[in-house]
Amino acid sequence: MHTGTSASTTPAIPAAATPTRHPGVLSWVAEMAALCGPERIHWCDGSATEKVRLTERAIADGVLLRLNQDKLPGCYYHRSHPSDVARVEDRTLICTATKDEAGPTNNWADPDETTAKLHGIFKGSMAGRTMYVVPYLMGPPGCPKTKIGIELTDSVYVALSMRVMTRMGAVAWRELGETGTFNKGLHGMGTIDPEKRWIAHFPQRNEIISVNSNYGGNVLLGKKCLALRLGSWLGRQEGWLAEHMLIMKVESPTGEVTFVAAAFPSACGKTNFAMLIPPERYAGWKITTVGDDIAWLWPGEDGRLYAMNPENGYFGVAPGTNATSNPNALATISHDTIYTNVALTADLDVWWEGKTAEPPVDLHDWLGHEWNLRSESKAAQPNSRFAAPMINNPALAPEVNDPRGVPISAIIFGGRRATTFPLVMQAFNWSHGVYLGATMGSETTAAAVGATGQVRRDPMAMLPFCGYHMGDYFAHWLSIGKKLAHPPRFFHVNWFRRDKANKFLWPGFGENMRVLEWIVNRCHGHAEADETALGWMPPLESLDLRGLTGPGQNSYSRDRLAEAQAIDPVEWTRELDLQKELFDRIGERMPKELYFERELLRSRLGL
Ligand code: OXD
Ligand code: MN
Repeated sequence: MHTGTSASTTPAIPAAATPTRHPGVLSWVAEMAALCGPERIHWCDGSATEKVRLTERAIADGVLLRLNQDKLPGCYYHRSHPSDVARVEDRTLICTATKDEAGPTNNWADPDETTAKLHGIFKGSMAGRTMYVVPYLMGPPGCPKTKIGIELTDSVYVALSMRVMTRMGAVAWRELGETGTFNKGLHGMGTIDPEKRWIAHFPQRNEIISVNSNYGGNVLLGKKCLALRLGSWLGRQEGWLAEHMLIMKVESPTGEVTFVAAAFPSACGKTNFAMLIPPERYAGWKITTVGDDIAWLWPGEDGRLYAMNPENGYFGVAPGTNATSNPNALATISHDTIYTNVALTADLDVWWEGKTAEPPVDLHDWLGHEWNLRSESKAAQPNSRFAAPMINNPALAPEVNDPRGVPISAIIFGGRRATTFPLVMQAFNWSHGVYLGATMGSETTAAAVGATGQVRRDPMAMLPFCGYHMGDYFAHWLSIGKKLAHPPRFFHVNWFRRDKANKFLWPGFGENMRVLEWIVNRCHGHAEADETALGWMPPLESLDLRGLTGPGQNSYSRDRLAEAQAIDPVEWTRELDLQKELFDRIGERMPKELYFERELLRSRLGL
């Protein structure tokens, strides 16, 4: 069930019956159809009938497998090609007019040459297949910041997944009208040849071309390609920010509402944090999710920073999702979800490492082989995913559809760091906050192809997603701060610091509420802080540790918290050297403010 071809006999819809009369859309679709040579064109309307029809077709073609409908109603299963399981950063191109615009951290390629090369790959590549015309919105209808995209794809899996991940179909045709601006996305599975796999972005043409992959992050073009890479470019032109951030709504027992945005690198628990359920001790606190992966932020007329989640679903990493780490995610993916590359039980239920303590018997791994605890590889591909509609989330914030967005009070940056970074600290001001984001680092994970476990600098968790020069990007962040009379506060967290015995110093998951409480209270001026070399930190007695256990089921001690918050000069000397490597790599366009912030930190540390 890797790629599959369409078996439909639907004839090409004559132009008169197209759901749009937008001349730019009609001519582009005609041009791309002439290039790719599909047997038929399907103009998506996003209706329930269409979903049934496309699902049946995908099942008939072996692209989807119907899962156990008693256990997982409306759920389907897909296996991608074994060579096509993650984003391919080394084959992701930013094709700006000049190399300098893309900057030193992106793979640049000439736009005309790349278009000619990729069109060569597309030529006749959809023969005998269906080309789906998938119109979608990134953002709620009616929001002035919402963007419209149209993805042409020969993958029914992509068409169905886009229906989950975006507001897809008639709503997008309506918003587009006959004159609207839209992003052009062309996707083709080709032969899934990794050597000819390219994910190319053309910021000046507002265009994306993706070929020879059928893995989500490379092919659901609304997500990383439009909402982040081209979004960041558009944001710079238009005065807003496209960020790799979750958005959560925090309600305190007194009814105080705080919206928080947070950036962590891929697979560092953004979805878990966005769906956090406060522990028992926090009765009366309520957390609801606005978004789990992407935020678009802009200065509002009242001088506050507003944000919206452009997506409509969650494309989350399955391994590690369980009743402790994320009960809301488990509820979200219990129906109407597309699973990719997880393991399967004999009765067509799904499983992945960490779902339950013991694996079920009769398991088949993501490649379809029988699997048991003696098997050498994982049952679920480490980057196996679920695509679930956000409406399934029992803790969905109603503001997710508000075209006005939500005002952000706190921005949290975080990484997966075994050493150096404390559990939590607060920046002194906006430029210090931008510095904390710019110097983020994390140990690499399975979401992208490449080695795992090494620290890689990932400024604002945007290194793989910023569509232009990182130096200009930091300057843009600094300039946004100047437009805000009431800026949000910045924080940095690290849930992943370890002790000498290599044990996590902080329990994480729902217990992160204890840190979040301090963050939220800081935003409202209700919590104390000590000034340290790194920033403001909670006095050790001010974090609520009641009911928390440490190693060996003992109660969690203040000493352990002190270890989680410790500032080690040796580690910081190394850290500052590594930061310099990044700054120097970015080069001359690195804003001076960030060099100054680094120098100030060095002198505060006495190094
Ligand atoms: C994702 C990623 O899929 O960051 O969200 O890789
Ligand atoms: Mn992400």
